[in-house]
Amino acid sequence: MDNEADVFYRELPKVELHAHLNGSVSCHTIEKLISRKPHLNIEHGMTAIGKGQRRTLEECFQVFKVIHQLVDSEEDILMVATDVIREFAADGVKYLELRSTPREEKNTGLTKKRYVETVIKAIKQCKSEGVDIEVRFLVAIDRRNGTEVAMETVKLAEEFMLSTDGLVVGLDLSGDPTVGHGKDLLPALQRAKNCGLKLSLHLSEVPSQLEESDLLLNLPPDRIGHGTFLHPEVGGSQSLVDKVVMNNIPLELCLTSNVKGQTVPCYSKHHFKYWYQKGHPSIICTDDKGVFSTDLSQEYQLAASTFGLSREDVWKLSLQAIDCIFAPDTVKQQLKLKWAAIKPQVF
Ligand code: 6MZ
Repeated sequence: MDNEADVFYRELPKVELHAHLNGSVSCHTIEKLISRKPHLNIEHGMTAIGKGQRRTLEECFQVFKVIHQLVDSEEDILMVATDVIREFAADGVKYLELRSTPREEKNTGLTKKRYVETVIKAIKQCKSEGVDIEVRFLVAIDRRNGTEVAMETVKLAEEFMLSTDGLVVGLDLSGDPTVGHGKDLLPALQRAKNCGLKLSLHLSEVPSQLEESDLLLNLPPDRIGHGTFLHPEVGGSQSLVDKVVMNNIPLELCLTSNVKGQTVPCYSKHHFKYWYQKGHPSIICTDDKGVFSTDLSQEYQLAASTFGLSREDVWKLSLQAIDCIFAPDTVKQQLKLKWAAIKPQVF
């Protein structure tokens, strides 16, 4: 049974801006996928990192490979995306930006185009069912796949941005941060920016990326994923911080993901503290709620208990996240009205 504090966080209206589709697959959905593909011999322990467990970032990336084996057809993607959207809604998320890397799968005939169409179909299906959540999609570039694929992905995103009534709003750059270099992806990212796609880039998720972060910050991106090693206290630099602050670029911060993936030693040392104390736009996110066995309510609760935030502070955090969404001002205004209507019930 939930205690009173848990209820507060669950009922708190929330905005989720950093959620990778295949990292967000719940245990329940994994079970359904496993029963569809018993021949793969995949077990639960291979798709999620439980309470108290940690992995290296490299091991986390192995987990995504296992999940990708389970999710390889249009049918799978439709189920995964509708389940993930419904689960976020059940957790009190009122606005969600999902991101995912379009994949082609020869075995099932899946193409990258069908991949994106299927995610869009799931978003529309949830909307028509009356699920209480606004959803937008960011097409993701996996940095591992290099310059050409990055450019193809931007073209695909551009096409969908123009044809989906505003459901595709931007581009994500993600994937194993130890592979490839951002400079090779600059032309693709620049093109995306020029055609009106918003950019959310994973930056400085690992320590060795200072030069790359400096380069990519010149675009500048519209939001930063993680930004774990940007500030001087962890080996970053003041000039990187200055660029982030000067351009007022919000950070998407994922506490459990960073602690379980061992890029941050413990919750109290999470860089949320540095940016929040600066008064810089800091958005609490889940990253991969399935893989890291968490949800957004838990992440808010963790931030509050670790950094001594009051309920008023937590409310402000969730409200301020609205200003960082990629959907237009009309959506921001609707969300703010929603927050105002819910506030008396939560406090
Ligand atoms: C970087 C990550 C990530 O795209 O198949 N992804 N990239 N850092 C992280 N921190 C843990 N977590 C997830 O979802 C899975 C993909 O998202 C990216 C990786 O490219 C991963 O393969 P999709 O829906």
